[in-house]
Amino acid sequence: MPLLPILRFPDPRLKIVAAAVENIDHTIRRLARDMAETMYEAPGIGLAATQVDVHKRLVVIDVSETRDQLLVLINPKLLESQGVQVCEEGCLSVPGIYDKVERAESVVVGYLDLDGKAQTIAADGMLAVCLQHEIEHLDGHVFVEHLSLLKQTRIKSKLLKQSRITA
Ligand code: K2U
Ligand code: ZN
Repeated sequence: MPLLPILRFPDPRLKIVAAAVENIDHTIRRLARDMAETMYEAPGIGLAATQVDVHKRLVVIDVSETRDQLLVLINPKLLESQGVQVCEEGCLSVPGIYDKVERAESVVVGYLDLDGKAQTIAADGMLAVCLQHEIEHLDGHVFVEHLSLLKQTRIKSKLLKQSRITA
């Protein structure tokens, strides 16, 4: 299964708003499989299709210690959010950058599973953070947008310099 290349901030394609998945066919199932493979290899605890330059509303998440509890969410939608928590976040599209972000403490997310069945998940802690982080990717946003403009400018120039060196 191919590992998929991950777009790096500030690639403008990370700003594209993903389209709803209309038909859960073999291409979506293969994409979910390849995204999961890419996420486990990175390693990460989540990955949105936007990050692999596929602009469809699909995310994969696994926050388990044992790395064997994969969640595939199609057309995920934040239905409820409650409370506030601050958590250190990273992003596979912003390598080497970690910073604190304020998010809802608990969420309820509605989505379709790979069988096309409507599901809801109630989450708190790191799973709630990851769900919000990934849904934000599908809406064309990266977590660094929660940081100060000064920090964003510094991160942009650091990553652009890195991409020139490795190009
Ligand atoms: O979207 C991504 O790039 C996935 C992030 C998921 C994440 C969301 C919120 C908070 C932390 C991570 C990657 O997994 S970043 C790598 C990582 C893994 C575990 C903990 C922190 C960062
Ligand atoms: Zn991310």
